[in-house]
Amino acid sequence: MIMSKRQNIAFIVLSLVFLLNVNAAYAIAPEEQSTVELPPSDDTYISSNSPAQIFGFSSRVGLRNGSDINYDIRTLIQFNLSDIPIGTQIHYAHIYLYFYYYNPNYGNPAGRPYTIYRLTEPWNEETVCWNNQPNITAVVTDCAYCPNETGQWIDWNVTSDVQAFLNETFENYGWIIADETSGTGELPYAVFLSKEDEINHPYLLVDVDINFPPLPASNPYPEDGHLDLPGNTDLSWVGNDPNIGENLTFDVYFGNTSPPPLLSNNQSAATYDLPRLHSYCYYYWRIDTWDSHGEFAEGFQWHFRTNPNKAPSIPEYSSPPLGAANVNLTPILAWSACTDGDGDPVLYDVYLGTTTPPPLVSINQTSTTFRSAPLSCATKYYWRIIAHDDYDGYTKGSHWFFTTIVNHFPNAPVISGPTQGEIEILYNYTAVATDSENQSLSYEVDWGDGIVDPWYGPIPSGTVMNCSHEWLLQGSFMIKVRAKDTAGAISDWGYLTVTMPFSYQPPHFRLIKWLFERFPNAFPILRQLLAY
Ligand SMILES: [Ca+2]
Ligand SMILES: [Ca+2]
Ligand SMILES: [Ca+2]
Ligand SMILES: [Ca+2]
Repeated sequence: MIMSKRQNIAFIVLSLVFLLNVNAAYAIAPEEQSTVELPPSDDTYISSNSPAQIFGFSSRVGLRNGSDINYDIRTLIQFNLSDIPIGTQIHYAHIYLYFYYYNPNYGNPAGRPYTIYRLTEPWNEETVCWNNQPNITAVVTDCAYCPNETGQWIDWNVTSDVQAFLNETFENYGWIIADETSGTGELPYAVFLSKEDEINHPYLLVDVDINFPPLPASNPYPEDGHLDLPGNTDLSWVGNDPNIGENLTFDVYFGNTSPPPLLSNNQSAATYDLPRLHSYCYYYWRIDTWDSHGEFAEGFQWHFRTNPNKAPSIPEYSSPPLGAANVNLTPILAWSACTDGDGDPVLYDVYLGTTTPPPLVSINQTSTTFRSAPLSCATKYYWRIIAHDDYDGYTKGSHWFFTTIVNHFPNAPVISGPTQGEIEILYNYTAVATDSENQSLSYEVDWGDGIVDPWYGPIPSGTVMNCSHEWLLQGSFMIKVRAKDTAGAISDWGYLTVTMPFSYQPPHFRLIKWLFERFPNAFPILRQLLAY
């Protein structure tokens, strides 16, 4: 912010004024404009056709010129201005009404002028009727025209009247609105909403340099006195302040004691996410509202009661079917997801084994499937699912059972690789076997020279196993490989014979070779003997 010296001083002075007054009612800096929206204290309509009838309780008000048929309808409205100090200077004040309906049989009232007059005598909506209607001033305050369509707002400028009330020039008895355009026969009848309508009720919009304190929070959820709430309930409410666009903050008091303790303060959200509540318990809560000028409104104390906790629905199993036979040794147990009447998350415990009741094998899982560790062959297994919520509710599924397959041995491995070789050289071999139950296989290799490689695996059935060996002695050796499935069934041996033939390697061969090369024509007999 760039300011001249004079502006700077003015700013400091204004800031000081603001700071000194921050705790006093209606204390905001004079150039801060604020718009307030005031609800009517009384509103009603009066009808010349029912001159003694009182309509103050109705959620409708209306306007009609019925002078030709003795069916005049007029609207009376007034607002409590006592929160605005006497003498306050206002910028403007308008009355707003929501155009709700017209009877098409009487014609469309669009564009009809409606005049508003200041009243000069007291009245209230519980007693006023056509016969005792209050007197009015002779001068029209303002005229507004009926909107072209329903669902729109119409407003009258009443700035001069409101300023006169605040200046105590006139007493505030509100206004009367009338359709003064006469005609013959049935004339259009416009219907507006009254203060008895919760949403689109009339209001007086006043632009004034005043902060109003907030009003108590309203529209609580859960509703006050509600006795049937799930444990995962959260709070919400509506903050209220006559100043439009006011930034409100809230203090949340909540607990199972009355009065409830403070749970959260200075939050701007009009909601609060509660932790899981106890079942069948009374809770009390209150929302205090603060506006941005440090004014506050204590809320009403509300209460509600939670439900007894509902357990999840019964687990319904889908696989393996009840009593299934020949079930593979790593079956997947499956069931459909359970629902919880409180909307709680549902967790599952899995029980599986050869005894009844079966032992626990998985706890607190969210998945609705469970893959078993390898089971024994030809064995009867029992299983059950227990569904539980994150509170104290649980539901047991029934006991189901199945029987596992009768296991078969893998076939004897087929060995491939060289069948002849020389000692002290590493040779590679492969072995492969398959299992009729498609179980994974481990392999054991006996190299025929007293060396046995330990079990290797398991690897999937039909997958080649690589191995290598180096023989240190000449001779013929029988390589043997056997396979074992995951249920422990061991195949017959597979065989392959490998020969390490005798080969003469004379002593001091390197010396002799050197001699032969150094003296190419010497030692003919020795050369012949050694085939060199
Ligand atoms: Ca009323
Ligand atoms: Ca305020
Ligand atoms: Ca529950
Ligand atoms: Ca097998």
